[in-house]
Amino acid sequence: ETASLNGEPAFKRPRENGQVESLRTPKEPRNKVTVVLGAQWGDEGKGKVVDLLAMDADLVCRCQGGNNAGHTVVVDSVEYDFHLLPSGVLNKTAVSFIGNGVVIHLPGLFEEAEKNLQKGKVEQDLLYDSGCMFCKPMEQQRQLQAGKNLGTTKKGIGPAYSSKAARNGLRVCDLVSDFTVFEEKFRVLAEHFLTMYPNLNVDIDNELQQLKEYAERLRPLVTDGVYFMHKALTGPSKKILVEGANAALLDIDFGTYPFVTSSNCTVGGVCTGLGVPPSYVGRVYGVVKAYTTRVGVGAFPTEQDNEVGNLLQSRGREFGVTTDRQRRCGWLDLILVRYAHMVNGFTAIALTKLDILDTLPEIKVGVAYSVDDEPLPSFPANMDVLTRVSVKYETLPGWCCSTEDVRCFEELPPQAQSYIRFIEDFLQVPVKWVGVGKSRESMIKLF
Ligand code: 2SA
Ligand code: GDP
Ligand code: MG
Repeated sequence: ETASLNGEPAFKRPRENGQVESLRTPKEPRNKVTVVLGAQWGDEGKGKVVDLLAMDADLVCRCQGGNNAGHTVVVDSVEYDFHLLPSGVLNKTAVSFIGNGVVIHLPGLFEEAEKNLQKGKVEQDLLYDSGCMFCKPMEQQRQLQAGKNLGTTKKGIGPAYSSKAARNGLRVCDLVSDFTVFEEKFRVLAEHFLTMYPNLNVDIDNELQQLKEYAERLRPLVTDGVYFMHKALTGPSKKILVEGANAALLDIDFGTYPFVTSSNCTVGGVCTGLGVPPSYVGRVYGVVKAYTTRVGVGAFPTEQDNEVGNLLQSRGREFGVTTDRQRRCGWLDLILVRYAHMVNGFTAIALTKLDILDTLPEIKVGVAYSVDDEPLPSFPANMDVLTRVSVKYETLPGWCCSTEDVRCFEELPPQAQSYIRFIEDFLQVPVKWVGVGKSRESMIKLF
């Protein structure tokens, strides 16, 4: 047999009887996953894109992050916000799956499930894997004591992933197993945090009581994630969607460290946070806002701390979905998006919030960085460098008319069409959708 995967020849194994056995090469992946990722600093509109794609999906997964995420979906004028649940949960026929890479705040999870239950969703369709759980108050204490503010959502994401890396974290698979063993682990972890933060206010017995109740509710929903995903990937034809939380520039490895979140929000997080082999990663859609926003602290080269920024902030209603913090706003930064593309390899782009630019007579786009008149070849890793970059802008004409009711590319004003083509030419990635409003219908499909 010469059948091969990616050109790898079949492996011939000599047998004791002198014959040669040809080991079957791996089959071509069957159900590849489609991934939706944020290409900037978050809040690009991933929730909306996932909701759109999830309408005919069989399985919608989260692979990283926690309830720091805030994903908005608007359907029939009803606004939903998701934090831990995948945004595809609105599709009643799809199963939602929260993978091992996600950190889970249990009260938050049940609160969110109940809120959406009232809106017509059943809890039974949710499955969870062995992700770490966490305790929220630790983060406030940690920040107070460390005297530094990273501008986080204060949801406990950092402490949860820290425990995971320190290997004293508590996992869902522990909670739903022998509770005596879990209790022991919980007490050790609580003591560890109390030693570090003596002012921490935790009633350990009360916490354990609550966790015991959660364990009962959670047990029927917990599954072996790797096996579950393996069956979904290799079984009968299925449409599988993965919803990334946060975004490329908030990635713990590739983002603007230390002003990042604690997980891999780029494509690698799909493999490690769900147990999906890389060969099963199919289309990777990057969600790009037509301008740039950032919540929290950290360098932001194209930030417009002026009338333009104020206009984008107010027209775009740029407030955090989880913390209600005002988002900082600026021009589209294509150096940054190209960097996100280098890491993620986008198949195509969903360009959102084009309508927010409707009133601007001129629109600028960041196309190159330099430091002390020296051009930089790409997005710098060093934050001191990033705070010092000068941005070279290309100025494009605005269209000064409403695009809100436009439903096909040809009907967009020529200047808006040129803006989209400029982005495609710069990135060398096609734009597949253009958002001109909050609703499902206001997503123009280009191909
Ligand atoms: P954390 O809480 O440890 O993950 O914070 C670390 C950094 O990551 C940023 N971050 C976010 N940025 C944009 N959107 C996020 N989700 C919410 C939203 C945020 C909100 O949808 O608006 O409501 O404030 C999100 N989550 C984390 C955070 O600002 C820190 O810079
Ligand atoms: P996510 O975290 O990437 O899912 O994005 P968020 O939900 O935090 O923020 C995006 C916001 O923009 C939400 O309020 C969406 O309803 C809204 N939105 C998404 N796409 C569009 C669009 O094309 N036009 C307008 N006007 N709003 C949009
Ligand atoms: Mg958000």
